[in-house]
Amino acid sequence: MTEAAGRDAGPDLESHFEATISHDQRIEPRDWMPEGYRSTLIRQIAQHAHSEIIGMQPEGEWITKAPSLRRKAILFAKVQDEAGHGLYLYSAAETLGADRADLTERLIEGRQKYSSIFNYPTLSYADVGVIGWFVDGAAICNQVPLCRSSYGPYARAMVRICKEESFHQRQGYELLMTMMRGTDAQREMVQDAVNRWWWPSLMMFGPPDDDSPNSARSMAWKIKRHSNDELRRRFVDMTVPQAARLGVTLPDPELRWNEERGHHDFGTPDFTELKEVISGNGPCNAQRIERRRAAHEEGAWVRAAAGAHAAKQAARAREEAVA
Ligand code: FAQ
Repeated sequence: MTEAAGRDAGPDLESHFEATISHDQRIEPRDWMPEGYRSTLIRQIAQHAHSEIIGMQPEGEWITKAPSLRRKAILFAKVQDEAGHGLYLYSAAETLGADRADLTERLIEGRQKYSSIFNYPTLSYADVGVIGWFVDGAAICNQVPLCRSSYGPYARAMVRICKEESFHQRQGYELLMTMMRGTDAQREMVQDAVNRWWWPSLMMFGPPDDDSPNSARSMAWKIKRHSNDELRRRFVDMTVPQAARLGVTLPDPELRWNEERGHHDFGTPDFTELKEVISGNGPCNAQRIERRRAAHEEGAWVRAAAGAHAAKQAARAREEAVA
């Protein structure tokens, strides 16, 4: 816990916090903040960080099976970027007094969540393209507004992450464009991947607004800037013309342009499925967590070596300071 959090609130600190939020200024780690604000941020940022790290797995499986050296290099770089995003986000959580090792333990023990989307299998190389297009596209819709989140370190991490996610989305779309110019079998692979990933991508935005227990508080604190349904709607509006240009059909018979509203009407995702996946019962939950646990255990010697090296450096610096 930081020094600022340890202090009693008092009317001055509390009103300073409220004024900072209402003037759209940033709360920084040194500032006093209500415990609920801190814990909400740790919850969301940790889940977000875990999502980036677990999110390396579905696409990572295809690095060794990429169809060309060029595609392998692109995919390698993308998966590496996700690792970087996880690290920025764990660092942002640490500015709130969280401990990264503890967050990892919580993930592995199932006490913290990660995005539902990464519990679905990647069955063909077209899935790599569709993840870039849909999943990174949904991530951008959700995260661009988070660049204006009220907590400084989170908002700043988002700026760089969003730039990289935009690149990821384009590489996914470019991959799919290439496949659509290929054979009938390739076009079928793309359509099949679109059919499987569309609804889970809409679920990424979370439960509907009337069943979202955290939204009201998070929006009042300007951690979240838009509701789950609003962002889901934006994603649909953004993606429909892209699908038309690509030449694929989005698997929703209710999807149509609503002239009056100036937005698309669309069907309701299966929120029972979302609940199941969030509760650990999705197709790949067990596999994802088991892989994360194994990677963590296999990395123990690296953490021990880095710790020993840092201790040696610190001891040397102390000796030099005394000499
Ligand atoms: N999956 O009250 P709300 C990416 C949980 S990064 C799992 O609406 P909130 C990059 C929610 O946490 C993708 N759990 O919650 C990439 C809450 O749980 P709790 C991750 C979900 O926080 C691309 C409960 O349900 N992005 O894709 C989900 O106000 C390609 C009630 O929900 C972020 O994390 C879900 N889909 O709104 C990587 C963005 N939805 O703790 C690799 C930041 C909800 O109360 C490859 N996060 N839950 O028990 C957010 O914007 C928000 O946290 C929401 C949820 C919108 C996800």
